[in-house]
Amino acid sequence: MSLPNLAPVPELYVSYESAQKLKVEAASLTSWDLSPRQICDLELLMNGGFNPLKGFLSEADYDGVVENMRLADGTLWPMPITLDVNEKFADTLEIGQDIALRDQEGVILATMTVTDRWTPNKAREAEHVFGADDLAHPAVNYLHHTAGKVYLGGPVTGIQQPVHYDFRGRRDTPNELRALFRKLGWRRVVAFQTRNPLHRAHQELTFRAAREAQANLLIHPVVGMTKPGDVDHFTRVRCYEAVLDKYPGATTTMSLLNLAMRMAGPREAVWHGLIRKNHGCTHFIVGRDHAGPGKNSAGKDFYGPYDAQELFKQYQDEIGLEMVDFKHMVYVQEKAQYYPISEVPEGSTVLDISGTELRRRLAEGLEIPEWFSFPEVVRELRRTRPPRSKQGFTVFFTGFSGSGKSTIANALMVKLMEMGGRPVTLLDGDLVRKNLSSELGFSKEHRDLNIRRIGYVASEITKNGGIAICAPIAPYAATRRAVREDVEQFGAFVEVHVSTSLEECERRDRKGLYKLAREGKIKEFTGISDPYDVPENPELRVETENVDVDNCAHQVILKLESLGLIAG
Ligand code: PPS
Repeated sequence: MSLPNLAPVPELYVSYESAQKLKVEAASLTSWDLSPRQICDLELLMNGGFNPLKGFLSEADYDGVVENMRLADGTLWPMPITLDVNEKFADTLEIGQDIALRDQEGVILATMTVTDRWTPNKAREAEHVFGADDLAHPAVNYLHHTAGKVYLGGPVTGIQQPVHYDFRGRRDTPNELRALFRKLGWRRVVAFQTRNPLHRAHQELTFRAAREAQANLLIHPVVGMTKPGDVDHFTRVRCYEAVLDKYPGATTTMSLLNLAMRMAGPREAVWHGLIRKNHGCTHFIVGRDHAGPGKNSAGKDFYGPYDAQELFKQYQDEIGLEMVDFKHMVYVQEKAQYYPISEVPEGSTVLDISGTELRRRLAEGLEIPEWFSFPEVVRELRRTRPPRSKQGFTVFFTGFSGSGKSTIANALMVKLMEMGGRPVTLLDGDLVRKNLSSELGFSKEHRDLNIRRIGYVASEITKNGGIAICAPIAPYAATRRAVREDVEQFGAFVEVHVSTSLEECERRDRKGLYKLAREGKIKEFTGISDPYDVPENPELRVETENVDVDNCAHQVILKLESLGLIAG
């Protein structure tokens, strides 16, 4: 491998003076408010992290990338970097028009000349890029449920970098890293990509990888968007800083990468390689199941464990980066040190703690041994991931009007308050409609808005360590799923289906609404003239016929205990 060319990579920014002028001109352009993922993509487009891309992909480039990982001119590029927008916005545009790209506070970051506008075949994109059109894949789910219907393509002119207030000193553009390597005389640099906290085994394997490649080491964690459910980047960076001290001085550095990962396994590995090449690295560690998305909807892995390594190897020369194999390190008790699993001395006792086991120990407040991780790292993780019995959570009741949701929710609230320890908030359907959603009716759109608002409040309560009890009808499965995702970023989501039959609810008709609905005096009434998707896999289903309220609430308490959310 030749020595690295550490000359600057091309950026898409204009000079400071031009940017000031352009900013004023751009203020009168039609503008698009970028999503968090688009902001990440734009940052790496502008700073050269996605070199040779000059903007969001054109349709021809997109087709090439989707079909065979190549831009229209044949250059290797495995990931579609597209500006997805809604149809309403797309319809207002003319081809050739300049638009302003704004961050979430409205700051103009760039302009883009729209050269292409098309409606992509998302199923094809999912099949080719992610390997299956399966919503269990986080990027496929994003593609179908979050990304807009229309894609825009065209060159970007950079005005300013997205603003970051956190860890500013740890964020480097490709050119800043190149300059640093030049200054330090680092000719060979092995990059380690990560979205997880590092423990002793990672420290051992990265140090070994660097030694084998006779290179310096760049810990290059992703702090943009990772897999839903990952440890937040604030905590991770504090952990990485602690681990950084464990490497021999001047061998290793760390820089944060504002990348929005797609969890696309093999293609993602190639993409990560190209990005690291742009950041001036010469080697890249690719491990087992690199950027793996987890299980598909049939419970199987999306990709084979070594698919990423194989694809990377195949394109290594074109990427211009050498792959370093990631060794699975285990702790050998008798030797009190780490070994690659293939080099363990015969007859010795091997210790290992899997990611799942670590999460269990953290969740249950159990011991995490010193041989496994550094005390500073464990302390940080315990601070952000207290045991489940001290975390916030949400209980989400769903069921027909009059099914008994509110009554059980009230009883549950009182029982939890009697136990004490965490603040409890009841977001009852009627209460929410009075205080949060008073302008909304019962169309699908309005019900969705109502439930998303409840989900937002519940996720904030959960994040801050409280208990949210929600009791709306929430008739649509897709909306309940979205709320689950919002909440599960911060704590447990316990769905309770109050499964009282429609006949029974109508027989009770506590508020006289069913009668009015039958007479057509109330429109779009759930169960009568509007659908209700019965939850397929709720954490709990409670029957209310012939069971008193106290017993129903007690069933929920038992469930919460079995999930470890309240101490037994
Ligand atoms: S939803 O679908 O989740 O947004 O509904 P929710 O906010 O829980 O509000 C349901 C309560 O509103 C009353 N109500 C109706 N329900 C269903 N369909 C229609 N068209 C309707 N119009 C009014 C009804 O009293 C519900 O109260 P609960 O507490 O569920 O009995």
